[in-house]
Amino acid sequence: MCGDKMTVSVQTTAPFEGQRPGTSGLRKKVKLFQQQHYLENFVQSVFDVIGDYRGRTLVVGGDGRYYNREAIQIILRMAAANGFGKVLVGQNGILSTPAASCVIRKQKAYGGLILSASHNPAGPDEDFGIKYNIGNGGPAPEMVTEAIFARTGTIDQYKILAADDIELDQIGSMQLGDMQVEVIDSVTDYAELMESIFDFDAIRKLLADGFNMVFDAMHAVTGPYARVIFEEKLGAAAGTVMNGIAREDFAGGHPDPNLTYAKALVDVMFGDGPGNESPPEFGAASDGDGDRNMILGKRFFVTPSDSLAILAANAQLVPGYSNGIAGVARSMPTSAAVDRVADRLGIDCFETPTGWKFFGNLMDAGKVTLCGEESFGTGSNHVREKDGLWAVLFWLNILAVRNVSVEQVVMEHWALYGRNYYTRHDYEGVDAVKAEQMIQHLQSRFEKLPGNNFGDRLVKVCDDFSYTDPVDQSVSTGQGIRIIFEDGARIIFRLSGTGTEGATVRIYIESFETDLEKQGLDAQAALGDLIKTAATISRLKEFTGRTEPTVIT
Ligand code: VG1
Ligand code: CO
Repeated sequence: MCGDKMTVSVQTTAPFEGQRPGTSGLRKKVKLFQQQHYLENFVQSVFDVIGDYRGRTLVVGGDGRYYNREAIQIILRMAAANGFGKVLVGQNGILSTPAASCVIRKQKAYGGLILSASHNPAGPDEDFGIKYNIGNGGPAPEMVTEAIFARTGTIDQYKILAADDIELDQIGSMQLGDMQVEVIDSVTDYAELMESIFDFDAIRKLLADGFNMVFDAMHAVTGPYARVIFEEKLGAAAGTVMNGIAREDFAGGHPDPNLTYAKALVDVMFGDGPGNESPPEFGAASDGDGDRNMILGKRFFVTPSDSLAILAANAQLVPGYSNGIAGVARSMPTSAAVDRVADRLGIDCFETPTGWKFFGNLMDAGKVTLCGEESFGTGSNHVREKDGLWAVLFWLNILAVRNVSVEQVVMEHWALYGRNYYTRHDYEGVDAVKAEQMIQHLQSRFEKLPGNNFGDRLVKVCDDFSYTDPVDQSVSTGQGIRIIFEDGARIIFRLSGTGTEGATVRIYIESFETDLEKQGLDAQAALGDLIKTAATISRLKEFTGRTEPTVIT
């Protein structure tokens, strides 16, 4: 068909179901995306509402999961038919989520389409996903995602160029209709940005002096990035990156960097593997699309909420933040550990709903430098996505300067600021109707709970979290049920917006303690009473039939 390129307007016979994109765009089963017109309808709906991009650049790339290549070919032909001037696409279709954000910003693109279902399993029977990021490099704000959603309900045709597939394996430039396609190295721009922020010399020296680390790419997108950054640029030993080849099906795994799913790494770091009596000093993992991180020391787990607080408290040790940070932000369910750091530093701390899109406005307005979520996401204004490898490099930079262990860094932090004991319990695959009923039951108790005691704790506030964006005054309601106790302890209930099967109930539990001896080290034990209270107040067992969570973090 080459040489005979024409734009075709396709009538979409199968009406799109008008799927509302969740916290991270549209995530569905691959089989659904493969249905005729499904992906096309979503992409056209995006193009129809994002404004005047004619002649401008679009960035396209994904985490390399099953259907990535096919989806990119469709997007390229549609972008050409819809009048984009140029598309920048990662080699082999690969761009981690933070790398895509980096490229959008660096190349001043109009926006980007990122193909990923993050940590959700991949393969023909698993998940695929797509989201639109705006010119600042961040996920589209709710105003835009709502417009996309509305458009998907009315769309009846899309434009696509009749053309052959584009070669994505070789770096270089080619024409597709009137549009230019440039295949770029997936790692270069991102690696350069990391070198401009962190003290690579100090980290190189740390590693050369025998500091042992291991990074688990979980067979997903960070493999190629981590090999270049840790092994080539920083001189870490070959093999430092484990599971470093990105596979279409993530080798059948679930690339979610937490204590349950990153078991291979946890075994190495807790010395449980055979012949591994002396674990490395430092271990880390990232998720399917490279935006999450888990940080481990020798036989030691750092909660993401503590990690955010510690990065903020130590930011001045990193060249990129040596002039100080403007402010911090955390999602509502994230522990208040970072609030205490902000207090001491005399900077603002913002509390936003779950999902990275809420941080973008704050960063664009210069109000916030670092931000994070309890769900293993931390980041800064260097891009507009959370960034797994960035967090790992931040920790390495701190360790290189302070020359102490991960555990010592955390212990010293708690000694100075007190400790926010924290855990999240996930109940996956719950009946969606039952989960919704449980939330309604909780809502019916908003008036009744305050003033009541549970154990020796008095309920102060019980409500649904709503957020008014301090920059554009937009309001987001229904962002999670909060039970706040007089002593600062909290229980939060939320339904996940990223799952693709049934409902996932998330219960977040937190208490604050300055006397570290009193509660001991183990968070589950320290939070035992609150965990029971959460089950009682929500009538968890009655609604979900569950007594034990699927995942504890
Ligand atoms: C989850 C996390 C949330 C995160 C989102 C996207 O959402 O809780 O903090 O922003 O995933 O992360 P939910 O609605 O399932 O709780 V990623 O790494 O999947 O882009
Ligand atoms: Co992710």
